Amino acid sequence: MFTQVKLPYAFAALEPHIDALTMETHYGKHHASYTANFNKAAEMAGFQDKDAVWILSNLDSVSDPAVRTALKNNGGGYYNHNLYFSQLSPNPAHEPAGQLAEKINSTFGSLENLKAELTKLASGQFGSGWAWLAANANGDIMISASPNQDNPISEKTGYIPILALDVWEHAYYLKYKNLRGDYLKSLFEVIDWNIITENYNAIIK
Ligand code: MN3
Repeated sequence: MFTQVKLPYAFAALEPHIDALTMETHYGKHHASYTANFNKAAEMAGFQDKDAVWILSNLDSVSDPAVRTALKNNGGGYYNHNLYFSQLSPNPAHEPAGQLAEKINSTFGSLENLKAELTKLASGQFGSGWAWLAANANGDIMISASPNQDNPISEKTGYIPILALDVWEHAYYLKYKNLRGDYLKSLFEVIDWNIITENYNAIIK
């Protein structure tokens, strides 16, 4: 049974960057519904005992196209939001540490440059979707964007996302209306780089 990550902060704790009503709706309605629908689809596919990364890596093995689509959309929605909500904090570290910090500098020049490149991808994602910082087992990192609830796992890139920028309008419209750029700037204020560093360390071998 797939369950939503427990939030270690209150819905209002990320104010003024992310407002309480958006958090409550996003987590309590959108994420809850992806999770419930993922559980139903996983059961239909006989995947109740698999983990989400395995399921998103093995969508091709599902013969029923409706079940495959339900797994991709709701499994992605479940997984992507668990990553999104768990990386946020009212008291975030603003810089990565250790190997990830070194890797960001060698790959992107600086953290500021990485954030600028990532913001460009997230701003340019047409319609609903996500932008990612992702890593592979060798410790390489890359940035990318995905439509809908796709991610670097369902896209078979060989990378696992370690930072998630949700650019569906439901993530920002109540407070920021059409100003996706303002939302992204605020979102970075509550992204905890200690957690991104932990996510990276958990992936590298
Ligand atoms: Mn969302």
